[in-house]
Amino acid sequence: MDPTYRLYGSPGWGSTIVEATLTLMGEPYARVDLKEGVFAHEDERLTRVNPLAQVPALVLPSGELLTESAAILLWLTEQHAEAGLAPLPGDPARAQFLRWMAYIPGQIYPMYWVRDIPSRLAEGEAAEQVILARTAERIADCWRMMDQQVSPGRYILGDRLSVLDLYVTVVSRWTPRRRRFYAVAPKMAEVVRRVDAEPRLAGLWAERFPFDDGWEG
Ligand SMILES: N[C@@H](CCC(=O)N[C@@H](CS)C(=O)NCC(=O)O)C(=O)O
Repeated sequence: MDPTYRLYGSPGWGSTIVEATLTLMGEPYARVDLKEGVFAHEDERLTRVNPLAQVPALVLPSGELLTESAAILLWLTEQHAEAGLAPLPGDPARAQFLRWMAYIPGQIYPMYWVRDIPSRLAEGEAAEQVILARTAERIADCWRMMDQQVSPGRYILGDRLSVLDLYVTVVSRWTPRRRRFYAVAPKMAEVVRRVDAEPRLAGLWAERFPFDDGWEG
C-alpha cells in the first residue's frame, strides 16, 4: 500500500486546487502529470484509473479512487480537520460553505468541458465561436451572481481561509480570466488577491501556476 496520496493532474488545471489544499495541510503527495500535447482522454495512465479522463483524480492511501474536485476537497477537509480548511458540520458557516462548494462544480466548472473542446457540442468554426463567447459570458455571470450573495471578510466565508477560497482563486484564473473576474466580482477579487499572495502557497503557485506576464488576462 502506498502511504501517500497520488494526484493525477496538470499545471494550472483543477488539480492545482487539490495541490493547494494538500500543501496547506502539510500532506505529502505524489504527482502524476498528464502528458503534454495530448488530450486527457489520450493519456492511458489517466484513463486506466479514471475512465472519464478528467483531473483531478486522487488515489487515496487505501488505493481507492476519488474524483470530482468538490468531493475531493470536502473529503480532505474531513480527513484533516485539524488543518481548519472548512467549517465542519455544526459550524454556522457550514450551509453557505456547502452551497458555494456545490455551485462552482455545478454551474461554472462544466463550462470548461465544452470550452476546452467546443466540437463536443458544436459543428463548425462559427458555431464553436458562439459557444466560446457564450460560455465566457455565462461564467462571468455566475461569478457576478455569487459575488452579489456573499459577504466576505478576509476570506469568502469570513475571516477563516477555507478550501472554497482556494477553489475560487484557481478557477477564476481561467477564461474569462482575472481582469474580468475583478470587474464582475469585486468583493471576491480582494479575497483571491489575498490567496494569490498567501506565503505558504508561494512555492506552489510559482511551480504549478505562475504569475507570468499578462496572467490576469
Ligand atoms: N467535474 C469535474 C471536472 C474536472 C474537469 O473538467 N477537469 C478538466 C481539467 S481542469 C479535465 O480533466 N478536462 C479534460 C477533459 O474533460 O477531457 C471536477 O469537478 O473535478
